[in-house]
Amino acid sequence: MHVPSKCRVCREPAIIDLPRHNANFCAEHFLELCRRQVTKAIEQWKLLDHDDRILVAVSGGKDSLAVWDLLIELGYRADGLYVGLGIGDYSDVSADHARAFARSRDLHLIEISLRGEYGYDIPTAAKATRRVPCSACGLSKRHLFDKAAIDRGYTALVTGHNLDDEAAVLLGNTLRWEIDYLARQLPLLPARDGFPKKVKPLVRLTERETAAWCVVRGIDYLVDECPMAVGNKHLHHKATLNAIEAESPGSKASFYLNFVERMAPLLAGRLADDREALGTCAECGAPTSGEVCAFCRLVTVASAHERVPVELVTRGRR
Ligand code: Q46
Ligand code: ZN
Ligand code: ZN
Repeated sequence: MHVPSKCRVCREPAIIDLPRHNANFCAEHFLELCRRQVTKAIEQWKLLDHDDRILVAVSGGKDSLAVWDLLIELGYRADGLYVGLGIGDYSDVSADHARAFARSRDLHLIEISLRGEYGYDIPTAAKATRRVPCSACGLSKRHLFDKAAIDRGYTALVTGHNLDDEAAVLLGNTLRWEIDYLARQLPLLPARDGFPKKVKPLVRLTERETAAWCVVRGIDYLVDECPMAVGNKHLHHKATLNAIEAESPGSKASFYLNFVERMAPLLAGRLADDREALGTCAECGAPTSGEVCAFCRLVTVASAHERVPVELVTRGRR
């Protein structure tokens, strides 16, 4: 990548060019810009208070480690939660990155193993349910993150979703006019019966920026993509948005940020309708509209299924 000339702020040599800001930055002023964008998101949408006890969903990838690092730097109290998905080497290596980061900063990392505590892993769950792995995986992670936050008294659950993630999901939901999903696609979902407050502080930063944050800060993150992301439509939507962004820098940010500002308020009624009273799961006590929640049903099916060797479903990856 050709990085032209000088930092916009100090005129020292630049380390990164950011076309959407029409500027280049040195390491110090790039970090400053990232802190400013996260602070702006937190203030603009009242995402977090300094009193919050924060639980960060940590995968070992760039976004979750960057958001944890940024929140600590900005003076918040935040622990991490890592869920072991049992996706072969990928999970082993991602756990190593999460642990190494926590150790390096003396932070508390909670670990939950799907296989150890619930008797299944994601490859087996995908086979047992005959659905794409991301479906069982997303359901498992959502349930376990929510449960850990509620059970352990955290007041906010933070995820590392960045601008590229949110814009790609927004594009997918818009292409299908998924109104109920659109209504929920916000940087803040307040707590409600049985669910913690859910917060996405990185939505003003692109994935290139979160990766650069980690590189400049010396954070060793897992670069490999999950080998089970087969058929994940978000990747296609990200590529489409990148093509638009290359032609017209700033499009991605205006697509998502203007949605939040102008469109989401018009959908607020749908969000309220969605909030009909929920019952509690007969098995685990989590909020659900049925008798037994989707996670408990998944555990029953997946833990009874014969374990699937990871190699079979990861296209020959080691
Ligand atoms: S870990 Fe799980 Fe992702 Fe892998 S199986 Fe899909 S959802 S792609 S963030
Ligand atoms: Zn500078
Ligand atoms: Zn349940």
